[in-house]
Amino acid sequence: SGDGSIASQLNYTITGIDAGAGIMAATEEAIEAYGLEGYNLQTSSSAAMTAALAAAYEKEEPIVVTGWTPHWKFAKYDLKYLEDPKGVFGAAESIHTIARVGLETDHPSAYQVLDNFYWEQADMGEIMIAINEGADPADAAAEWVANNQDKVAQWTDGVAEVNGDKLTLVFVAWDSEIASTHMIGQVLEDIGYDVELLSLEAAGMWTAVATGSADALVAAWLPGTHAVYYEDYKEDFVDLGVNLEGAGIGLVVPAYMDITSIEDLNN
Ligand code: PBE
Repeated sequence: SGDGSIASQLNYTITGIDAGAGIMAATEEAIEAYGLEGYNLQTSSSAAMTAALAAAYEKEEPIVVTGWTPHWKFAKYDLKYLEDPKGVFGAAESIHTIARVGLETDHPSAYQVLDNFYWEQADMGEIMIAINEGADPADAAAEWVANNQDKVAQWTDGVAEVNGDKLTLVFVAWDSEIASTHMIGQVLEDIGYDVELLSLEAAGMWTAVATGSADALVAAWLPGTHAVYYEDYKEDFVDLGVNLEGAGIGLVVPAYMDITSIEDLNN
């Protein structure tokens, strides 16, 4: 049914993820900026979004999703970001590590490792792809840690081991953050911490560290995607800086779709 337009082929739907994700707010802004008010941004989850993408891709059907880099979907499928001439989704950004106030005094070893933590997109990609191929996240993270002791050694160099001190890391179940959080959790376990990984909504993740109920997160997308959360709490946490560079968000479609820009969604 429909009139054959791009919008009708897409059932006037942009397939989104969890409501608290920064990319959802950015997409609402894009809907306004590009006059896409006829579209419905569907709230779901990372897992439901990638399932919808897989189903559409298999049948070469049109679909537009809220997408981000790094993400395994670009290795698995031939996809493209829609051009964003109005710059709503911002330029490349970085993922930061954020600690609670007082972590340095209470758990200096963990603080030091978290402060040292820095890796490349290909590193995160290895874990994400292993998980996508069916590995348990903890197993995929442990395997990466075992195979990359040279990198881990740079983060743990000179750091004193501990004896079962409890730590809580918070994250959101985004594929990229499932990978990074399990990895750094494993590194902290290996120097003696008893690490709990707690999956929350985006706002809850930031609140937990800002109120001190959790120790740290490695999932802060800045300066754009998590700007609202960052501004809300900026007096109440310690920004340990970048752990990964070259991240980005946008609207993503399969390469077989004959459109190149967000503006084309109006056609
Ligand atoms: N993401 C992945 C998140 C940050 C990490 C792009 C889906 C977001 O808040 O949009």
